[in-house]
Amino acid sequence: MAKTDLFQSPDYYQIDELLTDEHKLVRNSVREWVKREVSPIIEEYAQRAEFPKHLIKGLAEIGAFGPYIPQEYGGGGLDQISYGLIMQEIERGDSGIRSTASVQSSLVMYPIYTYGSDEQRKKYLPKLATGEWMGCFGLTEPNFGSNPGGMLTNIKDKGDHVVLNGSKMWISNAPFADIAVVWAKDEEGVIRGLIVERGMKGFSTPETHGKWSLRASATGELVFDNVKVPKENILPNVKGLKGPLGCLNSARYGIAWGAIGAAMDCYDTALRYSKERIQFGKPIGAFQLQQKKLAEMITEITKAQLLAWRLGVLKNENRATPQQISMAKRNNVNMALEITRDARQMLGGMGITGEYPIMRHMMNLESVITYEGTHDIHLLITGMDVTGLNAFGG
Ligand code: TGC
Ligand code: FAD
Repeated sequence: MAKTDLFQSPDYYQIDELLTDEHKLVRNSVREWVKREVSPIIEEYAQRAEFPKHLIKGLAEIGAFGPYIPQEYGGGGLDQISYGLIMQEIERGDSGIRSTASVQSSLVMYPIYTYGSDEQRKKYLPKLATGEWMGCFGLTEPNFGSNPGGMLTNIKDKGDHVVLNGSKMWISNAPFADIAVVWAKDEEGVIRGLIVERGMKGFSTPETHGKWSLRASATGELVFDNVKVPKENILPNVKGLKGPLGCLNSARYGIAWGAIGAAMDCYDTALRYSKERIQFGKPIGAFQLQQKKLAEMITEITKAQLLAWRLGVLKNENRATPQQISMAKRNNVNMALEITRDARQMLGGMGITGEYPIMRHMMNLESVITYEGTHDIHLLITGMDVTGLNAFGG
């Protein structure tokens, strides 16, 4: 049964006044698209554990693929706050759909734009912007997640091409991606980025099944068995772990905004329910314990909105540090997850059903708090920044 989306966005501190007309236009058009295209169908796709592939065209049309990539390469030419708002609105619909947009923009288009040759930019970026080609990003391996520098995937120089061997795990969009931006070590142990295309012999993308989280997002492995990759597919302008980590800065920034969307949806749902649900002769919103939950939710959402907005200003000025981005990703995702838990309780038994979006957001956020650097890894990044001491080990 198609669902009616009654979402009303909370803005307790008039943060809209900090946005330009362009920001609000972008935000509102994505919000309308999510109400029209995502909300009515997302629950059924999540229940079936299927990615709604038909949304790709619409995501491209609303500018969700490469919003901040220059227009000459097919991107939106927008600023970082617009990018954040797009991620916020899409994740208000579902974290899995936002994942698809994040990966395409920040983990595929960004590295090709930033580290690629002009030929690579011209060949790939316009088709990625329209969604004609979809991409994925292969960094994590079965034995190297938080510590990607240990990766075993490798390339060997064979003259005009390299031979790629190894495997990547937990890769969003892998099962349907046309290209993969893959990170692998060369014979000197230096990490390089390569564009691997579907159809290259020895390259396969088995799907990961059985997830209780991000069920409307397709996740898979990347398996490379003596894949011949032409040297022109190597990203020429970066070497070392800073290559993939640089992409993560952009994706983590988008997640810091995205998580606010999921939190706002749960808060809005719980607030409405609290006024309609009568127990002991009163709406449950009249009870102090329920008001405490709502008051804390709106406080945390407001703090997260301010953090994201300020980070966006710094990012627009190229002044945001990776450590500031870690703080916002960690804080905002954790904030959203805690709100889902309180909101779900406020709906009682109804909170566990697919009639409401809360449980789906909650399960999704268990992935979001793990990928792009776990909650604890981001804490250690902050800890190292303020003390100057490395607690990662090694
Ligand atoms: P470390 O020695 O600290 O650094 C190695 C080199 O990288 C530089 N660097 C960065 N550069 C840019 N941005 C950053 N955020 C950077 N962090 C570090 C650093 O300066 C150094 O450069 P150089 O020139 O000296 O070589 O590296 P480490 O091996 O000690 O690891 C540090 C650590 C743990 C913080 C890092 O590896 C980490 O962030 N781990 C978490 C892994 C992670 O986030 N994986 C994400 C996989 S992709 C994903 O999850 C996509 S989900 C997408 C979706 O569906 O939305
Ligand atoms: P581990 O690194 O094994 O960590 C296990 C636990 O140990 C965690 O709690 C961690 O915080 C803790 N830990 C690790 N090291 C330390 C330390 N030094 N000190 C204290 N605690 C520590 N990756 C990609 O490359 N591309 C993708 O598109 C992608 N999409 C994903 C989609 C989903 C749905 C999921 C779940 C993951 C995805 N990932 C992707 C992988 C994701 O980035 C990793 O899962 C994440 O980085 C953590 O790695 P791990 O799962 O191997 O956990």
